[in-house]
Amino acid sequence: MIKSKAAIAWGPGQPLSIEEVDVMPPQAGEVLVRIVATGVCHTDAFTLSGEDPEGIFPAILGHEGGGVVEQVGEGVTSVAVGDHVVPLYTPECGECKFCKSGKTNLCQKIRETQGKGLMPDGTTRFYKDGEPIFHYMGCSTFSEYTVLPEIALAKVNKEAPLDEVCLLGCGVTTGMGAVMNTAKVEEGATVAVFGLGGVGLSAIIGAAMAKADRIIAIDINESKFDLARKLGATDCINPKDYEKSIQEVIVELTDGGVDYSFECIGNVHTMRSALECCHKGWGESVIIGVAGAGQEIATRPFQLVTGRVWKGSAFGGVKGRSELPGYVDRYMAGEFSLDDFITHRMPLESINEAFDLMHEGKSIRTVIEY
Ligand code: NAD
Ligand code: AHE
Ligand code: ZN
Ligand code: ZN
Repeated sequence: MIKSKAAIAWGPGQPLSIEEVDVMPPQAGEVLVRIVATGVCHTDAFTLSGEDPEGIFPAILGHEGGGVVEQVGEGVTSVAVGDHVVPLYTPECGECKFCKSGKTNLCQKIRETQGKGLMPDGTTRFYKDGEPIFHYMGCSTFSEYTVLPEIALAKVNKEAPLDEVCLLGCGVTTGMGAVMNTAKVEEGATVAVFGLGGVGLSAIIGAAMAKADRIIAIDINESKFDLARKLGATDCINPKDYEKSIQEVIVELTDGGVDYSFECIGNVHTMRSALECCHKGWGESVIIGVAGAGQEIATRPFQLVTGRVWKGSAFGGVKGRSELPGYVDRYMAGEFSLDDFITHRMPLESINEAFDLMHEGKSIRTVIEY
């Protein structure tokens, strides 16, 4: 058992509390990882708010990390002490029905226990004064030391700075992957991106890499527009500037609608707008944003009858173990930059400030450094 500094979420809506926790040794098939850095994603805030139907407390949140393998449990063969790894909330076992289907990245091997905040054997590795603390999304990167199943670790290039590529553990891969894998945006396409946080801006990078002709960026916070333009947005729109619905505005701007749209907010109303701004006959809308408990999407079925397609994407459709290392290599080769995303860096002790900055719309990503 080792001691670890961690940010504990004791209950919904409460600030995180920095405390020392006990971390149990990795069991068979598990790995102890020292987290070097972690991003703060909107989904952490979503769960902390109490809106997540799977939210469970007390827990150690965080799922956008980079770290180093400290110790391996019995039978672990694919990673070794000293390896650099990115934790995966979407693991890849390679043998479940989902992995074998070739149709999805949503490995289900450990999904049930992961959703209950537990390791695959149904127990936790975190304790505070003898009381169990739950894991989160199988990652819990808001702890200096965390335990993950071997199948939930992507081994990445040791040259890659962990305090940058941690962002590939969620937001950046999600946005780029949704464009390149889920939608498969092609050269010359017209694209709309709703929400210009870490995920939406990454979708813009993906659309620019795919050589989309027109990239329309939508946000109610205009301070995001400069970076959106720098990354490739051709038009930046604030829905509040119009009397008409944003879907009407976009349909008029684009001679009938966009080929692809991406909802990167988590708001069921903008999900509808994102679908309805798509071109009749072929436009595809991808839901990336995560909506709160009990919320539902709506549209006229006629929107789908007339050829628009509604899809969703988790972790950009990326298979973590086999494909994420390639994203890290592409980053190292200079194909895209992460500098612009890291607006703030701070120690774990200041993590509540990172949540405040996100809620105030002042950050893209804060990286917590241990
Ligand atoms: P973020 O908070 O950094 O960015 C959200 C952006 O949406 C902000 O710029 C905000 O101003 C904008 N916005 C809010 N309301 C709006 C409105 N009504 N109209 C236009 N813009 C609006 O969040 P993020 O970290 O980029 O995450 C975005 C969403 O994606 C969240 O819901 C998050 O939970 C989800 N997410 C999903 C996945 C996945 O795998 N599906 C992965 C990561 C994040
Ligand atoms: N627990 C929520 C859903 C949360 C959710 O959709 N998570 C995304 C990743 S968000 C990362 O920032 C995801 O991968 N979902 C697939 C999965 O299996 O969780 C709820 O509504 O219950
Ligand atoms: Zn995330
Ligand atoms: Zn699997």
